[in-house]
Amino acid sequence: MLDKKRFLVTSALPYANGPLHIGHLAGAYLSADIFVRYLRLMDKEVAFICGADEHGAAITMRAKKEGISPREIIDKYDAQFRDSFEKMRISFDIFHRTSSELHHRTAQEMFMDLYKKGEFVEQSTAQYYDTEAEQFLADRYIIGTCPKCTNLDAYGDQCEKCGSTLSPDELLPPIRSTLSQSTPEKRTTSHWYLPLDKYEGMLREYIEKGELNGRFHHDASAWKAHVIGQCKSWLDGGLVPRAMTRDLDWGIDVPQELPNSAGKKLYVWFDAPIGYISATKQWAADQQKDWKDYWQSEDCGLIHFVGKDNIVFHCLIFPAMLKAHGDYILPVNVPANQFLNLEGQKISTSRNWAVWIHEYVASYPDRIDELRYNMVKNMPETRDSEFTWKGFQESSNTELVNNLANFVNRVMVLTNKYYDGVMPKYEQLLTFKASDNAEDEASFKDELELISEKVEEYCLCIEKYDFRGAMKTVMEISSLGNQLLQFNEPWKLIKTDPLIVEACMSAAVQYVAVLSVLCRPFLPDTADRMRKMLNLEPITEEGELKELRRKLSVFEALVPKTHKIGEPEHLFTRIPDEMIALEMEKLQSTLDMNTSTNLAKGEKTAFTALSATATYDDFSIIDLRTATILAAEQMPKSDKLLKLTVDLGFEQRTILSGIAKHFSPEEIIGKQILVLANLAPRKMMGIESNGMVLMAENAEGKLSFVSPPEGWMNGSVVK
Ligand code: B3M
Ligand code: ZN
Repeated sequence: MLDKKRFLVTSALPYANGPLHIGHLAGAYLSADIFVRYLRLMDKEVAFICGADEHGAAITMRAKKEGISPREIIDKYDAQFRDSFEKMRISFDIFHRTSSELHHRTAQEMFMDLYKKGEFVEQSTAQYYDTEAEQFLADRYIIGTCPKCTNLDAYGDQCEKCGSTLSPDELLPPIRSTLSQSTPEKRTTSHWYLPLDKYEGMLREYIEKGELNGRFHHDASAWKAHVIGQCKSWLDGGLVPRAMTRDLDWGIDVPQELPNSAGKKLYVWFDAPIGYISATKQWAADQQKDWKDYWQSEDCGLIHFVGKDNIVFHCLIFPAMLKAHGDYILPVNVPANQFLNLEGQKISTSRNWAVWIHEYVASYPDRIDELRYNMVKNMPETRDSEFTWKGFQESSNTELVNNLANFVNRVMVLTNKYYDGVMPKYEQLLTFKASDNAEDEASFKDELELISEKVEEYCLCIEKYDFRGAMKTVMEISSLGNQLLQFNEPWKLIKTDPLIVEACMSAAVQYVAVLSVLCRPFLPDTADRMRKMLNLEPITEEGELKELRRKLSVFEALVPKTHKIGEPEHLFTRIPDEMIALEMEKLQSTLDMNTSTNLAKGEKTAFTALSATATYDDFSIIDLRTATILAAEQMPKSDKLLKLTVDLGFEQRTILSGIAKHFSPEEIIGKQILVLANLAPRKMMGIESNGMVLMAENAEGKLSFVSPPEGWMNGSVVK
C-alpha cells in the first residue's frame, strides 16, 4: 500500500458556517490525522492538507440567520476551526482558506483551462427562481421531498436524513424556497456544464477496476465497500452534465473574460476541491517545495478523507474535473467514513444535537486523548456508529485507566523501586527461560516476538484504514504487559529470583517503549508523556516506527542498557460521574428546548420555519394528557433538572424536566399541565423519566406551562 514515494492526504474542507462537532472529527479529521502520523512514523514524505470552505449558500444562509456579513461569518469560523483542530492535535501541514486570493486565482485558472480545452457545455435551462426574494435559488435554498427516502425537508443538494446527494430537479413537490417560504418558479438562465456522462466509462473503470487509461492505477479491493457501492449506484443511474457555475452573489467570479459571465459564480463544489490544490501551493511555497511533485507526479499517492455525504464529489466529480484538465493525478483511495450518531439520534447542527469540539476543548483541555480514543473506538469506518457519554466514561475508565495507564505506571514504579530507574540488563531478556522444563512456558524472547507480531498487525490495520483494529492491537499489547507482570509477580520474586525479575522488567520496559510509538498516531499527548517517563527523545514523527520495526526484528534493545528512566506519573485519571451527568444534562436541555420550541411554533413563526408536515398518522400516535404536578424537587448535582411527581388520573409518574432554571419547585406544585404520556422512558442521572411536560417558549426563551382550564380532570385526552 505504501508503494508511493510521497503522499498527499486531504481532509474535507469544513464549511465555515458553524462549529465542528464530534461527527466531523470522527468522519474526516481524526482518521486522516492518524493515517498521516503513521505515514510520518514510517518515514514517508507527506503533505496533510485542509482549509475552510468559505463559499456557497451554506455561508450566506448562516450570515442571513445571524444578521451579519458572509465575511464576518467565515472569519469567525475559520478562527474557531484553527483553534479546535490545534487543541485536538490534528496535525495539518496547512489549514488554508478558500477566500484567499491564491485560491480564487487557482480556481479561476482551472476553470479557464477547462474552458479553453472545450470541456464545458454552455446550456440554458430553467432553474428555480424566488419571485419574492428576486433571485435564483442556490441548491441549498430549495427544500422539497427526497426522492429516495421521502423526507419532506430535503435540500436541493442533499438530503440530510438519508445522506443522498441530490440536485434540485430531483426533488419532488411540495417545493419551497427557504428565503421566503414561497413556491419558487422556474426561469431560464445559462451556465457552464461539465458533461459527466462523457467520463462515465473512464470513471467506471477507475472505480470498479482501479484502472486508468487501461493501466493499473490502484488496488480497487482496498477501497471500502460502501464507497464503491455508492459510486456504482451513481454510475448505474447514469451520469448527467452538471452545472459548474451558479447565479449567486457570494463566491468566486466566473472569469470576466467569458461572455455572459456577469453575476455568475463558480459552483462551490467546483471550487472547494480545488481548495486542496491551492492550499498545497501555499504550503509548498512556504516550504520551498514544488506543489507539482504532489499534484502532478505519479510518485505521489493522493488520498481524500471525507464523510459519506461527500463521496461522489471526491470519487466521481472531482476526478472527472482532474481528468478533464489532464495534468493531475487522481486519488488512490477515498477512505470515507459513515455517520456517527449521538445518544441514539442523528447529530444535527440545527437542532443543537451534538458534542461541539470548541466546547469540549474549552471544558476538558486535559482530556483530549480520551476524546480521540473514544472517537477511534466508535469510528464509523464501515457503518454508522454511536457515541454515548456512558460509553465514553466506561471505555476511558476501563481501557485507558485500568489497562494502559495502570500498566505503564506499574512498570515505571517497579523499575524505579528495584533498580533505581536504571534499565535492567537487556541480555537477560533474550536468554532467560522462565522455566527450564515446562515446554509450554514461553521465554521472554517469545514475548518480544509476540509483540513484534502485534506491531505488524497494527501496521496492516492502519494500511487498511482499520483504525479501530489498530487501536485494539495497542490495547492488546498493554494487556499482554499487564499479564506479564501478573504472571511473573516481580513483587514476590524480587527476593528469591532476582534474575527472573530482571528479565521480566526488562521486557516490560520494552513494551512501554513500543507503546509510546504505537500510541503516537492515536494519542499524541499520551505518547509524549510516555517518552518523558521513559526519559527517551520525544517522537518527532520522522521514521520512528520504521526504526522500531527494524529493532524488533533483530531483537535490538529499544531502551539502551544502563539508561535511566524518569519518574512515574499517571497517564489518565478516571472520568467522574459528574462530568457525564453534566453532559447528559446539556443534551437533555436541548431535547426539552427542541420539544418546547416545536410546541411554541405559534410564537416563533415569525423567526422559525414550520417543521415538516405531520400526517394524521404521525399525530395519532402522540398521546397527550392533562395532569397535575403533585410534588417537585431539585435533582441533586443538576442545575437544570427538576424531578416531578405527576398525577395522570389513572396513575402517578416520575418525570424529569429541564425547567429548573425557569421555575422553583415550590411555585409549580399543584400546577395543571399537559404531558406527552406515551414517550419512551429515559434514564437520566440514575432516575427513569416517564413522559415529558409540554412547555410553550416565547421568542425571548421564556417558558410557560401549557395548562387545561382549572379543575379539569387529570388524564383527559388532548386531541
Ligand atoms: N464543505 C461539505 C462538508 O463540509 C464541503 C466539503 C468540501 S471538501 C472539498 O460536508
Ligand atoms: Zn432522503
